Amino acid sequence: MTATVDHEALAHTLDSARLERREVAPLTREHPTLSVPDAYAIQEAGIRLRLSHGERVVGLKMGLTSEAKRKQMNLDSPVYGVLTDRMQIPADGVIQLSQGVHPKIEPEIAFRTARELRGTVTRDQVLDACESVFAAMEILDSRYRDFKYFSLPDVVADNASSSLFVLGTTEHPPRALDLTRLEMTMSVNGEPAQSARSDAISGDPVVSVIQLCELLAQRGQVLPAGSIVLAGAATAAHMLRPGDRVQLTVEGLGIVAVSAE
Ligand code: OOG
Repeated sequence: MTATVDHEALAHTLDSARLERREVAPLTREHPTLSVPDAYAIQEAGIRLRLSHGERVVGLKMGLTSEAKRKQMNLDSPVYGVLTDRMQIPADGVIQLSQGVHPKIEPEIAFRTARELRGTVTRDQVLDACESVFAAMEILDSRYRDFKYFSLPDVVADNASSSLFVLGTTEHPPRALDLTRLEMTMSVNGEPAQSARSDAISGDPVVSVIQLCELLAQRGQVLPAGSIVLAGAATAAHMLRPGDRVQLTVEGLGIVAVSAE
């Protein structure tokens, strides 16, 4: 870690930008040597700020787990961020675009763990530890100017661009389906906007959970029981506009929808 970087101060910069719906310059502009461990320390400090405002951690999200997303953002390795209770919106809920900076939406698959997972885990261990799998969408909202990148440390420090998420209302046991072969279609105002098969996510969405456990272990952390895990987007993200109704259908997992106003 770079001794000259004040993690708490940079977390504060990003948190104020989020709360005041302002864009800021990527942190690496002023701190070109910012490392990925520095960035996770800034992310953690930012989450502590949110907890001090009464939020509760409910899970984690993986990002940049698909080729489509890595290409869209021009970044090349998976990252994680933290989800709090205030980020969850109900299925069929409304996203207030005025409360974000420049929100985008993307199609995902989510898991909920019933048991803790730590370190290097196998696919079977993940499937044993997860009680449910869901169709899900994530609403991203970078705090950086024009949602422009920025390097990996920038996105990690900004909690992997997380903003809101929505889970489908039907949950399934993860072994009930072949999670690598589910067709996913996200429509906007009734027109298909993005589609992919679920293996676009890490080759297998379960692999996202395996990678998450490895990344957490590098920071001396575990994936707690009862966590929601977003496995990462299967496709590029769609920029939300007022009046959009976005619906994701995942074969075997059902439908989840939200509207933007
Ligand atoms: C980074 C986060 C990407 C995903 O699912 O790939 C992400 C970004 O696109 O700003 O959450």
